[in-house]
Amino acid sequence: MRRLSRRSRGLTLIEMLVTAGVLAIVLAGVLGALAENQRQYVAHADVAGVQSNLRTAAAQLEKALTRAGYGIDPNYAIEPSDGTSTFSSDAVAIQYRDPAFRRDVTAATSALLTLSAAIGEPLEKGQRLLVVCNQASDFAYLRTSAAVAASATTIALDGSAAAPWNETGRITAMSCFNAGNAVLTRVERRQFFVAWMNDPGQGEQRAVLAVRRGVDLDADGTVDEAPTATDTQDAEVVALDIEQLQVSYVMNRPIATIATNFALTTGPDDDDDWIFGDTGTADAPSSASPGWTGNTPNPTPAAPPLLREFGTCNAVVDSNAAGYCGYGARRRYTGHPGNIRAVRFSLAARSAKEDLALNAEKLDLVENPMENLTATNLSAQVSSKRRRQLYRQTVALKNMFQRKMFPPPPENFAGG
Ligand SMILES: [Ca+2]
Ligand SMILES: [Ca+2]
Ligand SMILES: [Ca+2]
Ligand SMILES: [Ca+2]
Repeated sequence: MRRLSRRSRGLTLIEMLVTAGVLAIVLAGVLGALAENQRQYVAHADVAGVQSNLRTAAAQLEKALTRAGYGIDPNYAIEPSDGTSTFSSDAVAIQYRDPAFRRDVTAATSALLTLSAAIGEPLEKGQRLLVVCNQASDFAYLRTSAAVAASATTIALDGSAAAPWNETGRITAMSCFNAGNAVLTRVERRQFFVAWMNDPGQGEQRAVLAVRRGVDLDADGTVDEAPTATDTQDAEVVALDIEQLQVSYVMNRPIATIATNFALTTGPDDDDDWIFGDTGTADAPSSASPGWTGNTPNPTPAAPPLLREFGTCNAVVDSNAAGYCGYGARRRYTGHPGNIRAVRFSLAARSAKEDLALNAEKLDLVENPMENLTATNLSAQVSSKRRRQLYRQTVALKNMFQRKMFPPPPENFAGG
């Protein structure tokens, strides 16, 4: 009788257990590698999303800042607003003339502009306008009092708009607006800010960079409504998952001799570096800081003469006097928004979803401070484990050097 060979008897229990154990170890290794792969994929996708949102937000801010003040009085180019609490973002409103919009005005009263043809594109209620007449010998800042259809040939004006957009009286006072050669232009406003919106798919609110154009976008009759957690109202979302915007303002700084002449040895800001909003609270642009009271210039310019310039100085020869406005005037070295020469902005973006595998990842705001924000890390604002990145950029405002109004070029203008 032949003995069964050891091999043909099958596996012993011990052998099976060892085999199963080895298999389990191999499988665990493979699954672990797969999970790590998946984690890295998610991380890369998160980072790509964060960077994409940062790029979108920064591009919109840079575009508006590059145009800031174009074709309007530099006093109205920038309206700063500093956040006040630990985590609150800043806001900045940027205004400029639309270089591509020009319509001919055939008649004008304090209540109504009449155009030579249909306007061709609709305007919302509250839209800012600028009418320039007779080679820019005069001009008036205005706002629409109602929505304007693309087919309309008239525009109703809002005589009770906040200054300076209420110059309807100027239209009847100055005959040039009715001489048949006045031109209508459109002034764009972009107020950037961070809004927190409810997101039904998530446990937390979603932070977005939003913009308000100063118009009645949702056509409910009320102009420039701020968004709520559930309704964007008159705001538009510019970029998702931007949780912080901080802005500082680089002011026109005197050279040493001018500083001595005008006794400007200290800056208009708290830490005397001529940059508003970079440190502290007293350094921030606010009504507490002279010159940062919205559109009210400091020092206040005299009433405009018949032929207006940006600032009036014709009769004043003393460069130290408040009324003088030449290039060497003392008033060009104050905290007034007309003296902003560059705007620096910082954006913080976070990944769209939580990643529970993350250790509590922090943006170290002690190492990389965001202007005068007092928070030390943004993840302390919410409990979520998200990836975060910062972006910082400085944009010089070239249009702040305009000293005179200029008419928009005629439509058949041949350049080159
Ligand atoms: Ca700030
Ligand atoms: Ca509205
Ligand atoms: Ca509304
Ligand atoms: Ca400063």
